[in-house]
Amino acid sequence: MTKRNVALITGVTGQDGSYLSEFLLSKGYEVHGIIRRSSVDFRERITHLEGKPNFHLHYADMGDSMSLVKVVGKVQPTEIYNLAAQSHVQVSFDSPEFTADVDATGVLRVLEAVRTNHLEKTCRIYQASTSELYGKVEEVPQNENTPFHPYSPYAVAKLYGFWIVKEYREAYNMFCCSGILFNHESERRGETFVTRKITLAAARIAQGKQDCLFLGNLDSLRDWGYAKDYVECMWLILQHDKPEDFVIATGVQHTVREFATLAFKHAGIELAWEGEGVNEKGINIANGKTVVAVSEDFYRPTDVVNLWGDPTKARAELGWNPQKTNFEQLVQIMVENDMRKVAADHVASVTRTNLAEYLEKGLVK
Ligand code: NAP
Ligand code: G4F
Repeated sequence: MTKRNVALITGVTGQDGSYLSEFLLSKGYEVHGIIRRSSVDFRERITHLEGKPNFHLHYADMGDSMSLVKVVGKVQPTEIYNLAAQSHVQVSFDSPEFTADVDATGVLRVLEAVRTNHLEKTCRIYQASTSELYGKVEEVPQNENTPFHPYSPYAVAKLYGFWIVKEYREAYNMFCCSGILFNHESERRGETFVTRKITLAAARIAQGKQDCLFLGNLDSLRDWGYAKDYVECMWLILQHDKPEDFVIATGVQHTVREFATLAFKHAGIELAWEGEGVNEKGINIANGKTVVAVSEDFYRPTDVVNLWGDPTKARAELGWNPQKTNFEQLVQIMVENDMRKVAADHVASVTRTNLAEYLEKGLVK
């Protein structure tokens, strides 16, 4: 008998959920996604998948265990990818309790939904863990043995998720594992994460639709990869012969300043940097205008500043290629997409409005 491949994805409307759905559909999976009820439907990333015969959506919420138990019971998945989260680090300082409920207790609810439906032996579970666990880093680069030191309410909640997955693996012999993913970006990245904020602003400034981009810590270092490459790894982790946790990263790090310099270059603007700290500015060399400035509004109470992953284990044991899309290609993909998007004026309302005005009103972090 052929193996039945039925995947249930929480967070299907997010960046990773949309790419993972496409990936699993291409592998012949029956894909089920969980969406939460809302007065408006925001499913831009998966609209193109709706109506496909193997793609199904169900209402549930990470804060509501009964809804999760019901969906898991109905779908009878062979694999669950738990991607749903309040995923913005800055937002976790403003909404720490909500973040803990979704990102920590939510993981427990998924695990218990599997046990309640007696699927422990047949359903494998992937947990979307994060390099933010390393936080105030204790070594560079970071691998599977590096000690954790979470440094935001988001990271503390995700640390619970990591440990409860490990606990259920050992206590109940479940095939559940965490992918410790470093930052991964794409043309579908949420617009308030720093990379997408930069590529959208560079496109808008290049096309005369915005004057200046305001950023926080320009020195922060990240190991940025391409989301489309990373979802393959989530699947590989669940196909492995034993349940284990893996670091997924490119092994290369860059500063926020370097990302901005390259993004503006792809948008046709050469930047020169002047000043330091909050007085630092990115100047458009061609006309002397300040196009990037620092605003303390984007500083975090505690910031993670030195993320650099070591993907040796994923390369060796999963056969995954961490450099399929490199940093330069990633920035180019994102800028070219946003140049087209801005030209067609299909950018979401917040970015279409003057960002400085929103900043003033404290509406966007
Ligand atoms: P994302 O774009 O912010 O997507 C988050 C998803 O979670 C959305 O589909 C969202 O639904 C859903 N969600 C939030 N609260 C929910 C709730 N109460 N009930 C049900 N669904 C809820 O995040 P992403 O970048 O794709 O990341 C996917 C996962 O990987 C997250 O767990 C994130 O923390 C983790 N991660 C991401 C990165 C990265 O660099 N991208 C790195 C490491 C780990 P709505 O559309 O309704 O808001
Ligand atoms: O793009 P960011 O908001 O991503 P961050 O905080 O690294 O979190 C993302 O990656 C994690 C994996 O490490 C995920 F777990 C998490 O869900 C999320 O996807 O910020 C990156 C860096 C930070 O150091 C921040 O302080 O950029 C710095 N930064 C500087 N200016 C800014 C800004 N970040 C944002 N969002 N906006 C700014 O204006």
